[in-house]
Amino acid sequence: MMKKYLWSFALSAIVLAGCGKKEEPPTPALAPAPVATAPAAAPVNTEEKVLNIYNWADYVPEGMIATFEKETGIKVNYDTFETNEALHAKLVAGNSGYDIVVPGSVFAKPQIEGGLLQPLDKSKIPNLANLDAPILATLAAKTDPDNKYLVPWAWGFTTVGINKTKVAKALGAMPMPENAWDLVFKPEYTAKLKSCGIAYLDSPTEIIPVALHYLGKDAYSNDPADYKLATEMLAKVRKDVRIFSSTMIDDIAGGKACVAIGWSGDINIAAVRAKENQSKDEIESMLPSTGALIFFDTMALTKDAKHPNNAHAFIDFYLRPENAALMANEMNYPTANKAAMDQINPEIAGNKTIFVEADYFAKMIPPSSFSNEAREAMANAYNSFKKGK
Ligand code: SPD
Repeated sequence: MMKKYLWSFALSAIVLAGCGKKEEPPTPALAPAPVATAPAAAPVNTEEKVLNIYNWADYVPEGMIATFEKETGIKVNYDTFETNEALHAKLVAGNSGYDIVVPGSVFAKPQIEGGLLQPLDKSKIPNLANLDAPILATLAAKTDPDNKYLVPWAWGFTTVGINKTKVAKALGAMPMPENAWDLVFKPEYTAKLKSCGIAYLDSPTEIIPVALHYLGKDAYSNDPADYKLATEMLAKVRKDVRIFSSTMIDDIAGGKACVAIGWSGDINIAAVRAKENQSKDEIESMLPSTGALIFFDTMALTKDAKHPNNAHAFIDFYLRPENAALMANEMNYPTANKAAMDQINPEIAGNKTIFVEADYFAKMIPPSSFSNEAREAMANAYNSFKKGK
């Protein structure tokens, strides 16, 4: 059991080290509530029986929403998005109609600071106690002081995914590089791999940070001069990039791309899907020698959520160990739910590209955030890179 949890403690230590703070014990707010002397009557939920959720695509296990609906009688309208930018634009526009949204922590911080989210009522989420305290401490230190707004849905990392079979064929006599990032950023490799398809995630805040990391810069630099450096480097491989993808799982599994900048779990889902489609090709989520970029995706209530009670009920439902385990088992992303660890299938728990080993964590880059101005400069730099062929 100790070994299983090593990843989360290692993660926390690294992330906290990155922001110059020592790991702290769970905040008092997360401690179990004192036992009441007399049972209080449960407040009646008078909200209409509706809940509107906006989450990343391919992130919820089959049947989970239906189970919640059956159990509570609450009708869930579940929509999906592909990028943090898409979600952010909806929140900034206001009146999104959504109760629960699932921003990456890089965007959640400015959303909290910009008043786009509302604090949680923790008394309505007893299953918060199931969460891994070091991960909550990490989120508190970097993004959400006192864990007031955010509850982890899952986490993972941005990395390189390959179709091993096709990449080996396209490279021919050229050996695989030691650093997998070379496959997507170094012209010697991209010139060969363009024949079987190179795909990048279609999002400035996904591509510029990994390009900066490859250049040895701070992946979360807020300096536009660094974005210029990143796009100068990217311009050299632009002609070799086939797809700017918002359907990465299908693009890899369906053979449109043999190498991609994508998210760890989605690459693993593509590997499973390719097998289901009887493909003999082996798809792999890589662990680049210089590290990959960690992300946390977090549930939050919009500032104008019309169904906050239903939203709290769903968050508590998701935090049941069996539901968090179902997410990890089906979606190939690690959960921050410590109580779920015993229910993770051995092949998922033992997959080092899902539950990464402690020594690889030492190389990974913890998430930070960007100012609104920096994001705008990054989007401009990215869009001109994308247009220039
Ligand atoms: N299929 C779910 C993908 C979730 C990816 N979230 C990534 C946020 C990274 N910045």
